[in-house]
Order: sequence, then structure tokens, then C-alpha cells
Amino acid sequence: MPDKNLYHLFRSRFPADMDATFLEHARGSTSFADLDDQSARLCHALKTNGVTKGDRVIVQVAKSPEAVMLYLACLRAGAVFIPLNTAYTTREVAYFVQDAGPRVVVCDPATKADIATICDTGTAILTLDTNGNGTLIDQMKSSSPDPEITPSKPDDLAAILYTSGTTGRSKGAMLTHDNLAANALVLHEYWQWQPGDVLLHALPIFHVHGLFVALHCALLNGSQVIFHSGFNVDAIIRDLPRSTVLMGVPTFYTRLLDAPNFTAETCRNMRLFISGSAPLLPETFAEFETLSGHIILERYGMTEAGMITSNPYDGARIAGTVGYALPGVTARVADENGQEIPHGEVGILEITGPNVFAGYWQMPEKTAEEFRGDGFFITGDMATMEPDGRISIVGRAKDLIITGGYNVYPKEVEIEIDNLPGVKESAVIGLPHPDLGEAVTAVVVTNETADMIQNDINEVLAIKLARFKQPQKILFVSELPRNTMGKVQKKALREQYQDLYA
Ligand code: MCA
Ligand code: AMP
Repeated sequence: MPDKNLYHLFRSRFPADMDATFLEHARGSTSFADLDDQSARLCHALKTNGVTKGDRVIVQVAKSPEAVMLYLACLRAGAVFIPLNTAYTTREVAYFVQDAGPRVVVCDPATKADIATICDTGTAILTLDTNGNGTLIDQMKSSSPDPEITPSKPDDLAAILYTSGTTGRSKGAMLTHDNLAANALVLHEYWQWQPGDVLLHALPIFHVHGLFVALHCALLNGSQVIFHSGFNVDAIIRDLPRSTVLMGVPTFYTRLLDAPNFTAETCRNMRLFISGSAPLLPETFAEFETLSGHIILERYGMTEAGMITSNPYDGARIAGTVGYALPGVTARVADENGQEIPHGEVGILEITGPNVFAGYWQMPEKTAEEFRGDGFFITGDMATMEPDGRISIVGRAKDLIITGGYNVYPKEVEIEIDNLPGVKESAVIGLPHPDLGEAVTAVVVTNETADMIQNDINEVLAIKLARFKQPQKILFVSELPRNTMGKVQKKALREQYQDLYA
């Protein structure tokens, strides 16, 4: 069997001119030759720190070209890359460290002392900052390039990406070299990547969207990437005229529409605008077409499976739908027993395909619960399917809030609020928000004697939960609405407060 290490696939697609730019960034540029050299040196450095095939490497660093090289170095070393949101608090990171048992943790120099308190003595802690400095880079510079690309079987793990759970406990989705390769190859073809394409990249690189979907397509195309450290609307408008592809969450598009200097002229060179990670409002889709002349292509995916469906490149891109199952993916809309239901009816979307993950890290029971006997993965998204296979996501069976493209599981926030002295109970809901799509909102019942305000709660949550999980607003009520079974009626709360951020 030919070696399936994903790095081989990327390397087979590098341009003939290895001096061509891969990443253009604030500090200059990184060519494909640099990429190959730096990832080989970093691979050597990882091995010097004891990393062998299958070892986990946790990475919580600001977006930088070196962070991309570190990901590629992990592939070369056969290590399992575990990127973490930079917004996670040390308390949150402690869970991932304990769960994954990493050989190496790479963090920002500013958090090293805190990270050291949550790691075993056997774990090497290296640093990397947004300017490309840190002990990891010192080691890279003094390491010779390691030419070896660790032989990998298709089902060897390439990455674990943590996704929160409805119980409040995060699960590590295990993604294999083959999962990532299969999805990248399909997307590259489906979205018709072309010679000369330039990707404008402003997403974080600790999630599937920015790390795999965007970067893998560019790598397979041997393309240049204009690499922004984050989303800044002025910088996007400055660089769009030199770009052909942008991938973003819906907030990117609403912010562009709000910018007075964003015009059709800005998009003169653009070939493709892609949206995903959260529902794109039909209003945004329509306004964007009117203003820019471009029809946004909406696709749908999740951490456990990468991209699952996409509107077509050539055919109709229809607002409010996420298009068709990608080639190789089989999708069905089913009832709660996994029985397929008639077209047009709302059910739960279930899928199979080479992109579907290998299970949750060290959670065989949880994995088993989320797969049907015939191998279909239960996404937890409510959907309808038209007779021609077009899919619309109409809601979520899982209690999940998506704010600016980041997922927040209410249970995790409720547990922290309920633990506060003076709080009787709480319900955390997502309410429509013009910028973020949904805003995390807490409805809290306190004891009669407690005299609490929003700031008291936020102050405590700040050390426990990442900023994006903390409620934007906290409402104090005397009781929560319940059904006859005693279950809190979140739907009623969402209806009651639907205009809170209007
Ligand atoms: C930032 N803040 C947020 C969010 N982002 N609060 C709630 N939700 C958010 N998403 C907070 C900051 O901590 C800050 O708080 C305040 O909001 C203002 O920050 P600002 O500078 O305006 O934010 P930003 O840096 O402009 O970020 C907004 C953003 C960003 C560009 C929408 O959140 C983003 O890049 N989102 C992309 C997420 C993503 O990649 N998702 C893909 C997941 P304070 O002022 O108090 O400090 S992968 C996935 O979902 C699947 C596979 C898929 O289908 O793609
Ligand atoms: P994550 O767990 O971060 O991978 O987020 C995956 C979830 O994001 C999916 O299960 C959906 O609920 C949601 N999602 C992603 N893309 C879309 C989309 N285009 N429309 C609606 N929801 C989406």
C-alpha cells in the first residue's frame, strides 16, 4: 500500500517553482521551499523532544506562519496535532492536557508558567508567539532538516480536534490522514480550484474551517495565501482586489456589507466567496449579491466530518440551503430511530463517507452512541432533503449555540453559573444577534437574598470559561418556564427574548 502520510499528498502538489510564495504575511513571505525546510526542521525538533509516531502535540498559540509549519511538522513526524482555541482559559486547557496526555505542549510564552502547573513532568513545554519567536523556533533554527516523512497508514491519526458536548464535557474527534485527504481532494475539485488562485485567509487556524478546509485546498492547489492574523474588515477590503477565494463565517459577510468602502470593484478579481460554520441568513446572501455581484456559496460541515455538503459551483446556489452531499458522502434525513423519512420532512441528518472521523478519543461508548448500526454518523442537525438531494439545515437537535462561528454548549456555561453562590438555577440560550448570528444569553434565578448583577457573574466566569462562551447579557428572573415534565422550556425563553439584541 502506498504511504498515506498526508504530507506526501501536499508535497506532490507543490508548484514546480518552489520559490513561489505560499504564505504572504505581515512579516514577509514563506515560500514552498521554506515550508518544506521549516517543517522538516520543526519535525526534527519535535523528535528531539521525544515525539514519536502517534504522540499527541497540543498547540495553543496565536495564528502565525510558524504555527502552520508546526502543523505540517506534526504530519511529517506522524504525531497527532491538537490545536486549541487561544481563548481557552488555563482551566479549560487543563482538561485537554489531562485527556490527551501530550508529549509536547506548545503555548504562548506569556502562558508558559500557567501551562507548566497543569502538565506532567514528562511533557515538554515549548513556546511560540505571534511574531514567530519562542523556544520552539530557537530549536527549529538549531535543528537540521529531518528528511523522513513518517510512513502512515490511511487510518493513522493526524489530528484530534476537541468539540464540546451536550453534557458539558469536551470530546476529542479523531481525524485520520485518510479523513483529511479525502475531504481536501473532494473540496479542491468541487470548488474548481484553478491555477493562479489566491486565497485570502482570515480565519483562526485552530478549527476545521481555517486549518483544514481553507489551507488544505490552497496546499493542494500550490496556491498563494494572503495570511491575515485575524479578521479585520479594513485589511480584508485592502487585500480582496488581489484575491480570488475567501472562506468565512457569516459574520465576515455581514461586516463586509456594513463597511461603506466595500463595493463590487473591491471584488473585481474574486472567483469564489464561501460561507459556513453557521447559518448564512438569506438577507445576507441577497444583499451580498446585490452589492458585490457575487453569489456566496454556502457549505455545511462539522468537526467530526470536515465538509459534508456544498452548494454547487456551477449549478444554483440557493439561500437557506447547504446544497448536496459532497461526492463520496451519503446523507439521509432520519427519525430518532435512524429510519429514513420522506423528502421534505424535518428529521436528523445522518451521514457516512471517507471524511467521517474515527471516533472520540478514549470514549468508545460515546462514539457508539453517535453512530447507527449501519455506520451512519448522527450529526445532531435537523434537516430536510428535497427529492434531488438538496439539503437545508433547519435547526439543531443538540442544545448548541453558534456565536460568530464558535460553538458554545449551554450545559458547560450553566454548570459554572449554577455553581455560583446565590444562584438557584440557570438556562443559557442563543438569541439572534446582528453581528454574531447568535449571542450567548443567560437567564438566571437567584435566591431571594442574593443581590447579584451581571458583572458579579462575569467576573467569576472570566477565569473559568473562554470569553466567547461568557454571556453577552444575563437576565434575572423569578422562575424558569417548565413543561409538565418539569423540563426547562428553552424555546419559550428564546421566543420571549428574541428581540433582546435587535
Ligand atoms: C470574539 N468575541 C466573541 C467572538 N469572537 N464573542 C462571541 N462570539 C465570538 N465568535 C469577543 C472577543 O473576545 C471580544 O470580547 C469581543 O467579542 C470583540 O471581539 P472582536 O475583535 O470584535 O472579535 P473578532 O476578533 O473580530 O472576532 C469575531 C470573528 C471571530 C471574526 C467572527 O469570532 C472568528 O474569527 N470566528 C470564526 C470562528 C471559526 O473559525 N469557526 C469555525 C469552526 P471583549 O471585547 O470582551 O474582549 S469549525 C466549524 O465550525 C465547522 C467544521 C465548519 O462548518 O466550518
Ligand atoms: P463544530 O462542532 O464546531 O464543527 O460545528 C459544527 C456545527 O456547525 C454543525 O453541526 C452545524 O450545527 C453548524 N454548521 C456548520 N455549517 C453550517 C451551515 N452552513 N449552516 C448551518 N449550520 C452550520
